[in-house]
Amino acid sequence: MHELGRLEDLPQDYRDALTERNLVPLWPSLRAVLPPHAPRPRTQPICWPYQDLRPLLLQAGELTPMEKVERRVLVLANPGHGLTNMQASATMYLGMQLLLPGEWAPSHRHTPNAVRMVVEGEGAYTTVDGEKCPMSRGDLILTPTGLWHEHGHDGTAPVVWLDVLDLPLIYYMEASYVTEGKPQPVTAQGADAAYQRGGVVPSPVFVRSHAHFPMLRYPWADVRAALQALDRSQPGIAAVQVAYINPETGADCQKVLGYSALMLRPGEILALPARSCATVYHQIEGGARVAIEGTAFDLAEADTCCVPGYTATTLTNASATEPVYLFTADDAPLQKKLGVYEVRG
Ligand code: 1HN
Repeated sequence: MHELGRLEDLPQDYRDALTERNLVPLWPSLRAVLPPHAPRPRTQPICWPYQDLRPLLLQAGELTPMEKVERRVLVLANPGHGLTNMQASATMYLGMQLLLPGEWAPSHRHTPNAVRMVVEGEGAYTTVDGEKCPMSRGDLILTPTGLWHEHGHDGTAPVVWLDVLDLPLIYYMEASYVTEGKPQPVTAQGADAAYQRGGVVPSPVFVRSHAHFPMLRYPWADVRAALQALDRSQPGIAAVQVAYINPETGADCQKVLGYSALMLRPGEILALPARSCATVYHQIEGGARVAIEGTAFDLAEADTCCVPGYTATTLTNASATEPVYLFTADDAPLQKKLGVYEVRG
């Protein structure tokens, strides 16, 4: 691919004339926006060990009362995107949120989609669109675009969860805003039980739900059991992995980001091909090694890391006796809708 003309090759008076009229020549920047063969991602491979951030998050609880924070969060920022831009990747926002016993994070709704993966503690809940969703380690709770949500805590110890949002994308689109609300009356609890068995869905008098988000809470106990059942029933399967879906349609549970849970069998080494989407790994149980060319992260429980797109990744369970469990988030659903999703090799 041959070199194109540079800005400096142009006479200064011509450049000034362009600038005055808000015009820019394409050719000096063409290779930067269309690099050959593969993108040059700003997203860096980064790991955020939980034991490093936990004391700082608890300290935020001492330093700042809820009234002053609304949501008490430390953002997991990728330095490749600039620490102040709240980006783990081009499309994904990650944050660790702390709620102390008796605290309440007020009701609001916004255009970005969120999920929370519960990291530690018992007794907190998120109320989403009137459904009270209890939070236990490993539970995934959706707070999709436009739905009211608030967090409360009836327990006795700090509760921490990982927030994943498509905020960077929605913000980039100039479509990000919030509406504040009043405490929601609780109208439902345990609605996820209606979708506990794969293959059947509620159909009262043969009418199926058309709700965009029929399932808001995915209890870890059920997802873990599904992984174990998959391993038992299909021992030769390439990866013991399940996707978080809309149980009415089988589609990804949200439109922009996709979520899955993965079990690595004892001693398993899982080589994943390079995919165009960026991927986040969060360790739910045990310890896995996430290795890419030139870098490896040894995840301990509750650690979170990010791998840029177009990067082959090898996951290893170092234990010869115990399975390990990971939660993943990626922007494959968005890329598939846009027609740019690729698997290489
Ligand atoms: C949000 O609504 C929550 O509801 C957490 O807990 C983090 C980060 C950016 C924008 C909205 C929450 C958020 C957020």
